[in-house]
Amino acid sequence: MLNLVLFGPPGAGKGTQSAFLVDRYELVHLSTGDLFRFNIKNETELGQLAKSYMDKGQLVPDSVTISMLEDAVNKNPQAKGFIFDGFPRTHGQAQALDAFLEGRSTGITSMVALEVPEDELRVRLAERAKTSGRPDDADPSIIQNRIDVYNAETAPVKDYYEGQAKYQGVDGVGSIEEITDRLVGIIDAL
Ligand code: B4P
Repeated sequence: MLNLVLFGPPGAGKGTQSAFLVDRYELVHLSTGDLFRFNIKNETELGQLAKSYMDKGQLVPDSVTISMLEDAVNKNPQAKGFIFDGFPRTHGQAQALDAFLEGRSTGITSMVALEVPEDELRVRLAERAKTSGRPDDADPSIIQNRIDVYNAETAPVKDYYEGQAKYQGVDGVGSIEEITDRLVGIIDAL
């Protein structure tokens, strides 16, 4: 199986690039952000809980996020592999994902990280706010909180995968097509 963690700060382009990669490699795309937004739209209990964190730019608690992700994997028994987009975002999530995949006799092939400077992230998210309808994009102080939470809690997850020699950084600045080409170059060489 080809199991990729697509990593990067908020607005790095994880969702944008996943759309191309799932087609090319015939993978199942699992975005925890999308799963939460689906639950919010359908007014589920999980959605209500997630919304209370997401609207402030905070992470949804690990316990909820991990079980939601595992359920989503279990719903795709025929998958040739997965793109995990926006997961893991904490050390605890990374450990839980490894244990879960090991139980299925598979594992993470690589973490591929989109590297984008903070100024560029702020510009992209402010631009997306014009059309996304996402409350967490609409307010610069919430965008800043998401970036701060990323730096404090999520960026260290890189060390976890570096420790397993699975981390690959990619320059995430350029046209969407240029960045896709860089990702394909890395993934084809795995
Ligand atoms: P996500 O849905 O993962 O949102 P994101 O990080 O903002 O998005 P992404 O990086 O995918 O950006 P996109 O491609 O759209 O998370 C939302 C929230 O959910 C989190 O804040 C958290 O509260 C919660 N959550 C999710 N997962 C969690 C977890 N594991 N644990 C706990 N909580 C969790 O790109 C952004 C914009 O840039 C787009 O408008 C795009 O058009 C543009 N863009 C992309 N590439 C570009 C390029 N090359 N040049 C110019 N613009 C570009």
